[in-house]
Amino acid sequence: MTDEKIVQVAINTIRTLSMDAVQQAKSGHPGTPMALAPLVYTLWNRVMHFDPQDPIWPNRDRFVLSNGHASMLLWSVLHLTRTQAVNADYERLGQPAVSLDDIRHFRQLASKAPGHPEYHWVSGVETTTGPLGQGVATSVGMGIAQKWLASRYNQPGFEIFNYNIYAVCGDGCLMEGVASEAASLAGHLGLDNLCWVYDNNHITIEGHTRLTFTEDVAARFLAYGWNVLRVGDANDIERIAHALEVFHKTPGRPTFIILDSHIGYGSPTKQDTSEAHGEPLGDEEIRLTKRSYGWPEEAQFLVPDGVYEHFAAGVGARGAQALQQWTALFAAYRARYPELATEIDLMQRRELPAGWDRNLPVFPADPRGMAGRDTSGQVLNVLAQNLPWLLGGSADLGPSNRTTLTYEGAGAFQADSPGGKNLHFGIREHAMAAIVNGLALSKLRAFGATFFIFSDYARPAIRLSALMELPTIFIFTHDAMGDGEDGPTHQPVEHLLALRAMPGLVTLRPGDANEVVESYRYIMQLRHAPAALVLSRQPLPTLDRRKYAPASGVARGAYVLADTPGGNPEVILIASGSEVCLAVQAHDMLLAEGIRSRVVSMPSWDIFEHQTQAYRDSVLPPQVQARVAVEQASTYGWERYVGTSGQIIGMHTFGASAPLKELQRKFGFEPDRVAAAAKAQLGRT
Ligand SMILES: Cc1ncc(C[n+]2csc(CCOP(=O)(O)OP(=O)(O)O)c2C)c(N)n1
Ligand SMILES: [Mg+2]
Repeated sequence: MTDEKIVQVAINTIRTLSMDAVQQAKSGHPGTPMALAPLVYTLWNRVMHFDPQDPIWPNRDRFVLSNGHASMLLWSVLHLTRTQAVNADYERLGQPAVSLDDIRHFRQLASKAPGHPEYHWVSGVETTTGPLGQGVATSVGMGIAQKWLASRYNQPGFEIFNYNIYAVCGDGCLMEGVASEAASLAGHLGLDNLCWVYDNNHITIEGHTRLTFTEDVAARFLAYGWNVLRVGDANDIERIAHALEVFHKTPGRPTFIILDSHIGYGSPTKQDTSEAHGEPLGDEEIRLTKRSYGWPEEAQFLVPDGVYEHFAAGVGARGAQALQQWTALFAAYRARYPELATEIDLMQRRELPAGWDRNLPVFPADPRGMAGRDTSGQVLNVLAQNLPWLLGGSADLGPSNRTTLTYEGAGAFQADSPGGKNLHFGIREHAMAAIVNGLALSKLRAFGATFFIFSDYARPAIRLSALMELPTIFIFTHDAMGDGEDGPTHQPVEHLLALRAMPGLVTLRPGDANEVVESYRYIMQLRHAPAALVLSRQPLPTLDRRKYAPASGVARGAYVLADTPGGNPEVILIASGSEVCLAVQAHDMLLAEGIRSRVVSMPSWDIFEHQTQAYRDSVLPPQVQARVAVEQASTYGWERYVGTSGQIIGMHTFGASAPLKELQRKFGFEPDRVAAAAKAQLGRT
């Protein structure tokens, strides 16, 4: 076969595998893979530095399919490049990431070709996509990460990190707000390692984009400060290659390539229609489409002779050579900069360096106490010095969240200072969370912060963090009514419940300064789970740990903080965060009246649920049914711990605007009210 012929065959293999898989599954999205096969072919086989033998090589180019519904593009190319599978311990498994059999079982249980790209499920997937806009926003985090890694680790003559990030997106991604937030920041930061390719096909599910999307997208990206290019024919691989070359040669700006394409390319009746978006083409249409490609009409899941070899000679050979050179370079680097090389090793395995927890503070008893956010600020500043690759920031609330790293040399991440550890996300909570995901996918430990009430603005990306099992850290201050006068718009109510409902996310609401420290100690050791740390704005008394149980109990999610002498309680008070101290005050009142009470501090339901039944029963003995839970949040869900007969003191409204003390009175967060509830549980008044 001539070179030109085999290129066309390779492209048509991606197309026909996609059509066949969707048809077989009786669901999926054939049209966009058919249109974008030449793009994906060009990117992978002619441009990207990616070794299919080692899909987690740290300096590989990243490919993000933000229009995740076109997943068959990715499954086809991962299959045809014979990308190898790797497990969660970063071991190579000696099997393909995506086999032809997986493609035959597209969208079926256990197939490595699921409906949408799933990080952690399929090797070679750089980030989970499907919720439109997330992929491109996450790619900005990957761009920031590359810049930061290069700044810290590259040395004269040693370009250890010089990879690029390519993200493909469609109309849907660009309609989503999160993409705009992220593109604005990427333009500001001048991320010239980042290239988005926009599949400009004028089609979404409901029809032509003239229904909803008539803005000048090119002008928008120019205004963001991007380098905007256009390729008028998605089948012209020379033009695509040229545009990618221009990207490589354009410093100081991210690149945006508008690619005019035809959804369902080659399909005689469905090309350029929304029908090609999300339905199987049908057997007859597939035959006709294959005919238009000059493909054997009856063949299914066909990989013609020479196609695997063609990808092996392209991306395979280029990737192997790049990895080989890099490995030699890194060996010399290790000899010259052993400490930096060790950092890179540890980071890649998501391990912590020795001494990561040195100088963590311990706080003495103090009735005035400290605000959770203040303790957090102190701890973060210690940890960020112990762990070089811990970085992050806030969505313009750094001074309130106390997340600014203030020690000498911490610096701010900007275009001209890419080694800075303070990220300024601007008022872009959603993009912030997606960017934090991108940083974590690049193996950095990253945090993002805002007021707890605005966790809603970040939630879709936090959800992907949990789904991807990334060790991200979300710091939420102003956790309840502590922001009193700001009123109901700023008082979280259902937010704790919302986070607790998210599988895999570890939510922690510590009750005093030492619980904050222990929360961080727990969070830092997570390798495959995100954490949400929910902190108070106002000071909380620091409990006397000589009198009460040690704060290390945080690591078990809930623990007996204060008990009745003899440890045989008749009533249990359960609380988190600012209500822990309230429970302790009520407890003292009850003890004074001869009532055998126990206080359980419960900073984390999620962690507690993972303890043994025996431990859980030791904290909440099943025979003690008189229980009161107190938390400045929605009561919903606390029945799990107090039972149907227990009492829950919580919120049923959106709160009110007033000084905190008045709000505590109005909503019943006072010691005598808690004590009265406990007595009512015991049938006493
Ligand atoms: C946040 C989000 N909203 C809605 C959807 C459902 N959805 C999937 S694809 C799609 C249309 C996307 O249009 P476009 O990006 O132009 O893709 P094309 O049909 O051109 O491939 C929609 C609405 C989604 N996946 N994510
Ligand atoms: Mg479209």
